Amino acid sequence: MKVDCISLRKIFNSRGGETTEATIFSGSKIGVGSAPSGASVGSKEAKLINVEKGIKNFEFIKRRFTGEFSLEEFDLLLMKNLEKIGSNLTTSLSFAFFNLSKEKFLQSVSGEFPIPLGNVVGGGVHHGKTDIQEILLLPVKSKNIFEGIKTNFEVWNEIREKHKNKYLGLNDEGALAMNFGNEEALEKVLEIAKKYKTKIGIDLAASELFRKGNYVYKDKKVSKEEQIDLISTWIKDYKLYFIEDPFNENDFSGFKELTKKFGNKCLICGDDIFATQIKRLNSKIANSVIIKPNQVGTVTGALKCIKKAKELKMVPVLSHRSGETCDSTISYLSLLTKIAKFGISQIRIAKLNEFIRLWDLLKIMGKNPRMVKL
Ligand code: 2PG
Ligand code: MG
Repeated sequence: MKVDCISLRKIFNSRGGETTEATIFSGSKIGVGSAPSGASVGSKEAKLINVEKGIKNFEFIKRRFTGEFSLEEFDLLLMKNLEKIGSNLTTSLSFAFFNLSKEKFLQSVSGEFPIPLGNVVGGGVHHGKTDIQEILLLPVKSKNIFEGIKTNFEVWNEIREKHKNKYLGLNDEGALAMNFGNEEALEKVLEIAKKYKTKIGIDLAASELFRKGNYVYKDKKVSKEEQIDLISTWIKDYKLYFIEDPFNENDFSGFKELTKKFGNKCLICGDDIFATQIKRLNSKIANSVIIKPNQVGTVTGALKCIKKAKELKMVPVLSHRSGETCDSTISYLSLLTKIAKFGISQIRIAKLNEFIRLWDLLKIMGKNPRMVKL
């Protein structure tokens, strides 16, 4: 793909924070991309720098980015300049470049759609009462992507209706902030999810709870060993099928023990611990991995990580960030994964509706769209 010209600007994300958007012009084609941002950010993620500084620094090297490139070559050049321009800009530019030929990408996919992992009740650093950052829904029985998204909304609506007096508002990812403690929230979600034949899960984002060797909850402080027991109890009592970041980002042995114990029936998923870095993937630590393009800085980095995860027989989960834009590049990328974690309401709709569009498009292309079997 030939890059004729690039233009950059500052735009806003869903939290009102500033982020970057890139436009790449290639003949008559235009590719646009913008970067999301996390609240629970792992220390192993690609380097972020001040947005304005990144844009300024790019001006000096801009000329190197014109000419003929493959996506891999373009992304490699971006990563060589990561220190100067930051992962916010590398992600925006990489998304924009990918979007120049996203139709071509569609020709390469199998037509399997990932299950939409919806965030129904939230807390932690995404705001809400629970220490658990996200209580998640996995509508594994859905026959198509529309039905999957609809099921998530049905559960989300029913919880809000049934527990009106406990409803506090929507949080950063459009999940319900409810006046529930952790166990109470899990119990209420399970009760309604069962009705819709939906599996449930959590993202504990435990690095955010970790202080001086202990996990600090609103109502208790637990040691690492007690944390393993607590998560094991939650898995059994609330039939959790998906457990993301149950331990802090450096607790390899905690992850390992839990995967040994429950890996044959649940997905133990690593987010901060792997940070979408191919070198960090390890199937003994977890049997599932979160893929966030901005954690690694480029689409190529994310694609490589998905490929490696599949080789290791780990379940890849393409994920948004809690601070999002309307960019829907990850709707495309997630067609290579088994689960798509895109939140639920408000701005998240941009990516979810793109999924519905892609279902139709793939049907027209003769790809026989169908849901992944987990
Ligand atoms: C996570 C993400 C997305 P954040 O922890 O998995 O839900 O949150 O973007 O804040 O890291
Ligand atoms: Mg996470």
